[in-house]
Amino acid sequence: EKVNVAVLGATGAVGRTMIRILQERRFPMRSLKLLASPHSAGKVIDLGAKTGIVEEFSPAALKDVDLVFGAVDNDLVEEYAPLIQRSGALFVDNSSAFRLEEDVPLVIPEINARDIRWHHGIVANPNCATILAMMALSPILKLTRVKRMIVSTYQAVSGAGMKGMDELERQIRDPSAAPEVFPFPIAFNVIPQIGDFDENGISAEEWKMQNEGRRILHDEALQVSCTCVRVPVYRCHSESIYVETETEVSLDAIRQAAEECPGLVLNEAPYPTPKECTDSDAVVIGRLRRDEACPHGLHLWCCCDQLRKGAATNAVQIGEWAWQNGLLKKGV
Ligand code: 11C
Repeated sequence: EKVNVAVLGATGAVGRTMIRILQERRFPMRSLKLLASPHSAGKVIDLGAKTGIVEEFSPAALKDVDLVFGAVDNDLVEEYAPLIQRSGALFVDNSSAFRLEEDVPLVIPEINARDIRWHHGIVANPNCATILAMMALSPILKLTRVKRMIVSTYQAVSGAGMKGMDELERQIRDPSAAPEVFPFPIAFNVIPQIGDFDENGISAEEWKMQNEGRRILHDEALQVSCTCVRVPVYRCHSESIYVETETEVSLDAIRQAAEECPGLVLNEAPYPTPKECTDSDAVVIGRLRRDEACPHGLHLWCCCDQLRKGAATNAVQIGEWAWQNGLLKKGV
């Protein structure tokens, strides 16, 4: 049976990408509603063959909707989520509002799709930098446990939405243009801060990376340290990842395991860059190498279009899995 779908936050960078991916993957939609806050209601969205008008979110707008993809900020999500749950539709939410709630599965379908089975109306989509790291480690995780990971991220401006891309473009044209979205000028620069710092100097994005990986892997003992950095790239996050594994694994075993990991591509000729990974769903890894100082230490580099697999594609895959397994319309 086909599904009545709504995209909440249809005018933003992730919302627009969700619409595109629903169409590209031929999601079995009976209808598609475009929802947003009152601020964006009435806007016209290009749907390819036709256009759609954005409606203001309301309980009435959810009538008959089976599945809501959310791409709005936490403050709106906290207001709207109870209403979505009451409607009985499954809410696949890309915000960070529920990612650490015990009764909300946090899912990357290639890794822990089965967690979708115990949802209570909400399934959380992980942070884009977390999705990239977990996908990149998936061949290693097939072979052994990862005890520790140390990550440095190189995150595209579209992680901050359309306004992030606009700010980079504005500052490339006029390097003296004042920053509004990022704490410092981003054009021709690199900023080692994503989100606010806590009293110990750890940023909000760095906390997401630490907390979310443990939940996805169901491994409370996983040690995660990271430095999250914004770079002047429009789309596609990259990460340098160092892992310490529980047992020694060979690079060849990892290369072989990578072939069996859906959604993952190994590129050692010579390595992936964010530019070539833009507008693709693949998470691409490369520069796989041993840590010469530690037999259980491995380094790798990875890239992925974080608007696609890091956000919209992952959410649509969750919706597909829920639909295929009869898990829509559970409600609270
Ligand atoms: C960024 N990773 O690049 C952030 C955007 O919790 O989903 C996504 C924030 C989130 O700025």
